[in-house]
Amino acid sequence: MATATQHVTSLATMDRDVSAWVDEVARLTQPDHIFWCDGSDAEYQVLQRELLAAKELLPLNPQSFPGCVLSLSNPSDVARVEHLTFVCTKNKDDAGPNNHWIAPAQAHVQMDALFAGCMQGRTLYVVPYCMGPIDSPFSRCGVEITDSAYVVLNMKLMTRMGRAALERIARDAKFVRGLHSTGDLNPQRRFIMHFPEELSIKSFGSGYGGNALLGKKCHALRIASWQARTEGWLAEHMLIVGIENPQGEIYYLACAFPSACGKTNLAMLIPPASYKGWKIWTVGDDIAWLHPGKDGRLYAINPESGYFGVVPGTNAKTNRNAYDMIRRDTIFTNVALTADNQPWWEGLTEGKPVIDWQGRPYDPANGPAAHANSRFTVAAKQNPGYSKLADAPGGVPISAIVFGGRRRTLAPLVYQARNWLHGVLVGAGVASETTAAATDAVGVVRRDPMAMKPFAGYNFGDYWAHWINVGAKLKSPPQIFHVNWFRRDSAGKFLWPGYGDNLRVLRWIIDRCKGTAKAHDTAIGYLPNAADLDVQGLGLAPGAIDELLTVNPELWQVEFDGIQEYFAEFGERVPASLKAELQSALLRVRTA
Ligand code: GTP
Ligand code: SPV
Ligand code: MN
Repeated sequence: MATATQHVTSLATMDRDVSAWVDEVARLTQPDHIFWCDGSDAEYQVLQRELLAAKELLPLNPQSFPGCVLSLSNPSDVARVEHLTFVCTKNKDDAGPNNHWIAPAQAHVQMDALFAGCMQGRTLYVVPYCMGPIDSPFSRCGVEITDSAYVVLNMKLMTRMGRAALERIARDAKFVRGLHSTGDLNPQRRFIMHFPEELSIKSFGSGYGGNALLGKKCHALRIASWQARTEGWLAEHMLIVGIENPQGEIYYLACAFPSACGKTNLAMLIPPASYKGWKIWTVGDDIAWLHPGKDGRLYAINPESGYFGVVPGTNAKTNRNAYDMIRRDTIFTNVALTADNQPWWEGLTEGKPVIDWQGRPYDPANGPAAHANSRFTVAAKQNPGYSKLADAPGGVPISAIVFGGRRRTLAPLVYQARNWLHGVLVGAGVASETTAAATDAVGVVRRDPMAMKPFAGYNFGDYWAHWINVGAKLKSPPQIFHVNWFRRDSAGKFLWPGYGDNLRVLRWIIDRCKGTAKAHDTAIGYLPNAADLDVQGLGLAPGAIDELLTVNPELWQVEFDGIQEYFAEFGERVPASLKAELQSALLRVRTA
C-alpha cells in the first residue's frame, strides 16, 4: 500500500477546489488511503514495484526489455466500450444522434450509486494532469481520481502529470474533474459518462485504455471538443507529423484516421531507402488541438506526452522507430510471452509465444497469442523522431489536413478536396471498417466522420458547422486530402505496401500544398495521375497503381446517397452550405 505523507501535506493544500473535490469523492467512495501523485520518476518506480509485488504487473526480461512490465487485463475488459459511453447534456439534441445520452441528473444518480463505498480497502490516487505543454495557452488541465495504480503509471507516461500540473490548475482556477474506479470489472456495471456542461467525467467498471485513462479520449476529445466549440478551436482525433525534405524545409500535417487505422505508424514513419535526406518528426500520434493563429494559419499542439499504441504489426520492417522505442521503460498490456520472458505479438518476425495474453499456455486454437488491441504505453520522448517543436507552446503550423479510413474498395489511394468546405464534406463523409480498438464487431464499414464518431462530445451537425466556421477564420487554411492505405485486390491482398512507403503519397500532398505537383480533376476531387506519384522501386503488381487511383462514379453515387441518408439523421443541425456541397458532389458523380 502506498503511503506518502509528505505528499499529502504539500500537494493537498495547493488548490482549494481540488482538495474540496477530493474530500467529497472520498466521502462517497470511502478509500482506505489517499495518495496525491507528484508525478516524479521516484513515485513511478515505487508504484510499479508495488504492482509487481502484488502480481498485478508481471516483470519482463530485464536484459532485453529493461524497465518494461506486462499487464494482463480482465479478458472482459480489453477495449473501449462504445455502447456504454454516454454524453450527458441537459438537452438531448446537444449530444446528438452520434452519442448515447442520459439526462445528467439521472446519470449522476446511477453513477454515484456505483461509486458509493467502491474504494473500501483500496487507495484513492489523485492525479493532476495537464493536456498540452505546461506553459502553452492552448493547454487544459484536469484531475483524475482513480483507484487503479496501473492507471496512474499510464497517466504519468501519457500526460504532464503531478506537481507542475497542480500548480497550473491553481493558476487557471479551472480543471476537468474525472472520477474513475475499476469497480468489480463487471461489464453489467460498466459505464463511461461525460458531462461537458460541468466539465466532468465519471467512469466505472473498466481499467482499460480510453475507458480509464481519462485525460485521453474522455477529456482531450469528448470534453475538449465541447470546450473547443465555445472557444473557437478544434479538438481532433489526429496525428501531427513534420516532414522534412532534403532542402531542410519542414511541412506539418494533421491526419485523422479512425482507431487502429495507422495514425501512430504514419506519425513515426521511416522514409523508404531511396528517400535520401528526408526526415520525419513526430509531434503527436493520436490527438491534435487546432487553433487559428494571428497569421491566418492553423496551429496544432499535441495534448499528450506519450503513446498508447497498437502492438500487433509492429516490427523492425513496418516501424523501426516504434520497435526500438518500446524496448525500454514501456508498459505492455495484453501481449503474449516467450519462454525467456520477452513480450511477443502477432507480426513479430522473431521469437515464439509460450504464454498467451490471458496467461494461459499458448494454443493457436484459442486465437491470437496477443490480443488484437494489445497496446504499449511509452513516453513520447523515447521516440527517436520526437519533434523539437513537440513542446512548443504555440504549436506547429499545419499545411495539410488528411482524412482517411480503412476501405477495401471505393476510396482511392489519395485525393484532394477543392477547398475548405469541400474538405469538410470529405471529412464528414469518412467511413471505415471497424477494428479491435472497440468491443463491437470488427471489419464492418461504418460512417466515422472526421474519425470522431466515438469521440465527438456533441451533435455532429453542430460540429460540422463549427468546422466550417473555423475555416472561415483562416486566411491560409490547410489544404484537405483523403487517403486510403487499405484498398485490396480481388484476392484480398493490400494493393499498397503502406507504412514507410506512405511518404510517397505525403510527398505529393506537400507538393500540392506548394503548388508544384500535377493532378487531374475528377468527380470526387483532384487525383494524381499515375505518373505524378513516385512508385519507383516498389515493384507494384501491373495495373495496381491504376486500380489504386480509380474513381468509379456509380459506386460513389451509392456512397454519396449513404452520406445523404446519414446527414438526414442530424436534421436541421446540418449546415445548409454542407448540404449544398453534398448536392454538388452528387451532381458531379451523376454527370461523370
Ligand atoms: P489508435 O491508437 O487506435 O487510434 O490507432 P492508430 O490509428 O494509431 O493505428 P496504428 O498506427 O497503431 O495502426 C493500427 C494497425 O494498422 C497496426 O496493426 C498497424 O500495423 C496497421 N497499419 C498501420 N499503417 C498501415 C499501413 O500503411 N498499411 C497497412 N496495411 N497496415 C497499416
Ligand atoms: C483509440 O481507440 O482510438 C485509441 C485507443 O487511441 S484508446 O485510448 O483505448 O481509445
Ligand atoms: Mn486513437
